[in-house]
Amino acid sequence: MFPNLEQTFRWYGPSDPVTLTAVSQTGATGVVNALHHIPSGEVWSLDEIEARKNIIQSAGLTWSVVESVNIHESIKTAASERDRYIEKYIATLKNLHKANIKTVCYNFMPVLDWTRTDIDYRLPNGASALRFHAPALAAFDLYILEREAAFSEFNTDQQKAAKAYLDSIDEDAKKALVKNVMAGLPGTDKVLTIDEFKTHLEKYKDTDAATLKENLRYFLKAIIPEAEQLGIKMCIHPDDPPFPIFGLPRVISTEADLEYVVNSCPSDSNGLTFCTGSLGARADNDLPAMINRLGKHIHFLHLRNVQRETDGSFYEANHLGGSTDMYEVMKSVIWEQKRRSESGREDVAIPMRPDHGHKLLDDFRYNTFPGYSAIGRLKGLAELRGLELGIKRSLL
Ligand code: DNO
Repeated sequence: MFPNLEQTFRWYGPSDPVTLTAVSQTGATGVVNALHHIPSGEVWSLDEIEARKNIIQSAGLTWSVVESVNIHESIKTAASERDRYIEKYIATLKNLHKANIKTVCYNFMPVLDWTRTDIDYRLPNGASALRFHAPALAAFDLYILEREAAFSEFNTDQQKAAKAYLDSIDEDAKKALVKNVMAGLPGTDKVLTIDEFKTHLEKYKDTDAATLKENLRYFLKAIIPEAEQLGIKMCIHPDDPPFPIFGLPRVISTEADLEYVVNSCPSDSNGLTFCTGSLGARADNDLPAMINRLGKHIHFLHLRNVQRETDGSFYEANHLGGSTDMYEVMKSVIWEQKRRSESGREDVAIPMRPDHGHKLLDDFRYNTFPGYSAIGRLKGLAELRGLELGIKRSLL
């Protein structure tokens, strides 16, 4: 029988309230980590990488995946300094290679990484979940950011819903909305101001989806040959949410987008992070079928579920609940592993992590990064590994 998926857990570094001891008690053996203190675009030195790796190893764990080495904005907008930042990116990959870290996740989302409007959405049982509430985002865009073009992008009903939402919340809730949306980057407490955000948006005025895709291809053509030589597997993370927001283009949201990535520079080093939570927010993404077709390019799995609502909103559901059929997803993953094993590929134990978790029980005592509670994610991981075992034992 071929090996199971590699169970990993995201850890935000020494200041993460979820300690490495806690990580190892979840049963995960791999850690997903990044050097969040190094500004986006700057080189990660070998010393810094080794120091972090030693901390992880001293806890009996392995640094399995880097999530993420972020892409400097100049690369996404093709600004004049992009080649310099690509060189720096390659220097970081070389140092990761020296430290024997071989899987690197990244994303190509303009300005903001993932976006939620509510980071404490209460489910009927009191658990706290993350939610993307479409009227709240529209309210922010139309009436707080006051982006002119937004008035032609949202239809009348959406504008009405946005206004009604805005009128229904008090000043504190409004402040929380701004903070949630502007807290763009994982692993930092940095919240953009509205003015900073506007400056960033301005830089994208000449970058539509076609241009952003071209800029992605340019980046891939430059780094993938290097990654290949180093034996590093790059894996792009999809957009979250998987549709344009704030008039910014989003180009990694559908199966066609993922195909574009792998075809732009065909290589074993040019792969995917298959995030069921991000991709699952679109009803037209058939996740098990996508895994069947694109499986060989998957180097990293984020397993999470969202419950889609009727108006483009969604909230994060239990890992085995929600709109995505996790049983079918897992089955497709196991078939992919079987194919890999039969064709002699070495990467059968694809790293997977329970992506996000609710806040449950004692999680409320800790100020963890949104979505990165200990118990909620442990519950997700436990369910996922049970699902994997059950399917595998009954299928094979
Ligand atoms: C959120 C994450 C994203 C992801 C990056 C990958 O929890 O899934 O922040 O790490 O977009 O580059």
